[in-house]
Amino acid sequence: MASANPLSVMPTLVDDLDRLESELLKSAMSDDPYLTEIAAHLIKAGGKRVRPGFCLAAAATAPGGGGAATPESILAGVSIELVHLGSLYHDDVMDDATTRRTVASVNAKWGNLKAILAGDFLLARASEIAAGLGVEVAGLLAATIARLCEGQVLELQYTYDAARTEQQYLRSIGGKTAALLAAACRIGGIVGGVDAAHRDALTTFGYSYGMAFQVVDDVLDLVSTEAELGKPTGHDLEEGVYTLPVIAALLGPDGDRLRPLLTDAMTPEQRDEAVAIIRGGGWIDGSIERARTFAADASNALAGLPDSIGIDGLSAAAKHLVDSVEAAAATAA
Ligand code: GRG
Repeated sequence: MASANPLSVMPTLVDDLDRLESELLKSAMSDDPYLTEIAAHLIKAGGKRVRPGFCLAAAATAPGGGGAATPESILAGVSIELVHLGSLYHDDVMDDATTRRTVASVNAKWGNLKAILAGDFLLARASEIAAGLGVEVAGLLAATIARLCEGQVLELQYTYDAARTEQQYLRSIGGKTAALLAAACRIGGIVGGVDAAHRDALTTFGYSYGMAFQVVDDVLDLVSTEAELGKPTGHDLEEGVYTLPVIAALLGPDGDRLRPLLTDAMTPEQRDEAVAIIRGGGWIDGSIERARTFAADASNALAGLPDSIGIDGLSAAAKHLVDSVEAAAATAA
């Protein structure tokens, strides 16, 4: 899903993201240089900045928006990225991950205890910044952190459970991924000063985009190469995370062949066999179609909003996602 940032159709984006980057680094500073180093590690490692980009674009959908981002929308983007970062610090502890954003993960470099605390520190900084943007933003950010936790717990609850349902999967990704993209867009709308119906449309856009984004991510785990993923193809199966194509395959004619392979003692050979069964049964196509529908829902949510640079950016992002879905489909074929 690499290539040029689709939000670049917004003329001030590069400058806005530069300003955001320096605020982000400032937000991770502590009086203790050691904590600062740990807290800034994944910021310096890069990342696509999808969520703050959406926050800026959503703010630029406001009437009269579209010039250089306001200080409030920059800070709103910072608070959203800090929540994302905090969740990555914690997620990598849970998964015992060794790399993130192409560098050593925080837990691998400093250990679990410091990774958890530095993640907490970033979440605290996010809350502090959100509080400066008003009660509504602070409340929404806090509620979104809760939704991330709910989504993640729902995933853990069904780990290695071959009876996991599609509904349980969709609820989990709605919390762990889509809720933060929805909040990024809504908070952008709030700081931009748009009305309630406009905020709701932005929220629906972010949520639907987030659902498509996670379904695509899950499909890529099964169709990309180890070199592209930085981990073996089908790694989610080894972790016991059974995603949309896996759930569909388990309910199909090959389910009885696939089920015995899905254990917490899965060998690399069993993993490869499971991936082959899922891909061979055409189950990837069904999931890609689902992602396409979510991406279309995202585009449709913007249909009633007035033309603006922000809408151009968000529409380009939705189109880019659909293109990446098509590319995933081509890979899978
Ligand atoms: C305490 C906030 C908090 C959460 C605790 C650990 C946890 C609960 C939730 C994990 C949520 C999680 C890691 C979801 C996956 C989201 C996702 C698709 C990450 C990858 O996003 P990209 O591709 O990554 O935008 P970059 O690195 O580009 O930002």
